[in-house]
Amino acid sequence: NRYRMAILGATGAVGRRMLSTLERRGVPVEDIRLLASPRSAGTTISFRGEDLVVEAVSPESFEGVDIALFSAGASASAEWAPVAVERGAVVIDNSSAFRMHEDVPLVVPEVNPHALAHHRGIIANPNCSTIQLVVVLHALREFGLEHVTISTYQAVSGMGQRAIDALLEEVQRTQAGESDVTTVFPVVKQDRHVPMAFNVVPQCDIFLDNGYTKEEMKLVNESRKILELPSLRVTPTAVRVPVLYGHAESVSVRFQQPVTVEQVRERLANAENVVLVDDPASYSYPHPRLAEGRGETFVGRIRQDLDDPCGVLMFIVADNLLKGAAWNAVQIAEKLMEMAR
Ligand code: A2P
Ligand code: 11C
Repeated sequence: NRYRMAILGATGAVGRRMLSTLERRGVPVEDIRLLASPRSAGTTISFRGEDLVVEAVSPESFEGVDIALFSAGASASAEWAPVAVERGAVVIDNSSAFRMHEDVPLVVPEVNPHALAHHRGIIANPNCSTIQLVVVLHALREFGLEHVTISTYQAVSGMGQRAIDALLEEVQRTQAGESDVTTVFPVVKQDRHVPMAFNVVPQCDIFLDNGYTKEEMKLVNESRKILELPSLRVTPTAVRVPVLYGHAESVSVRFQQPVTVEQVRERLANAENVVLVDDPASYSYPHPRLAEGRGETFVGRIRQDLDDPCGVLMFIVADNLLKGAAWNAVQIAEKLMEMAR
């Protein structure tokens, strides 16, 4: 069985990786439509050795499509997902538009593939920093997850291609001696405020009324939904760092029972699509450059809490555009194909 597919947002940082991941994983694609806004219609992108032309999205774009991967932002998803579903496509949506809807499964295939059994045409791909966190937490759930304290170190590519270009420009201008290099960080759609180059910025996405950012609340709410632990305590701080690709997370987990470092290592070493990189004596630990271009989640620096036998600390890294977005979305598509066989 071969599938007719579409990618909305095909010219973006995630959209391009959706296409290359389909190719890399050898997904049985019969044909694929590359969709974006009228701005980039006519652009060509290569797939399996062939140059495909990007089209401006229209209702007809979804005619005959079996599976559509969306990564064009929440407002484009809100507009086009119902149109695609009406025409018979299943939408795997990388935006936040539908994630918390009760009848929309929010899926990480290593964690809750069973959630795919019931959907109404839309399946949501979680936020990047949430995906890599729950992949690791899921592997440790038998110890009883009680409280997760997390600080993130997030790459600028989480904000799209424009942010990657902006950071590179800020770096160049800083090196050229300019004093005001600030572009548009840390929220691409807002006014410029602080520089990102050679800086660390404790803001990802906009602030909410409770003083947390939207990214921080996604870590809380999406983790609870995916892990099916509605009262899991999650204490988040999300930080942007001048890294291009790969989100890192310093995570402290408190379990419902005493747990040793050896037990945690053993579970993580055997967890699906998790790579344990934890030999500090030989400088072996996860970092964004190690994870770049890879689909797995990397974990290391595993330590016992100094005062709490139920507490374990760790460092988790994944490529935010791959496991955090495109790779996870393609894994969901593969699961759907598997279920249809
Ligand atoms: P375009 O190239 O035409 O602007 P990124 O996350 O890297 O910024 O990429 C966003 C992607 O979403 C791009 O492919 C962009 O297309 C696409 N996009 C953004 N807004 C819309 C829209 N309203 N309709 C269709 N595609 C959109
Ligand atoms: C970031 N996590 O790194 C964001 C990007 O909800 O899909 C992804 C936003 C989302 O800025």
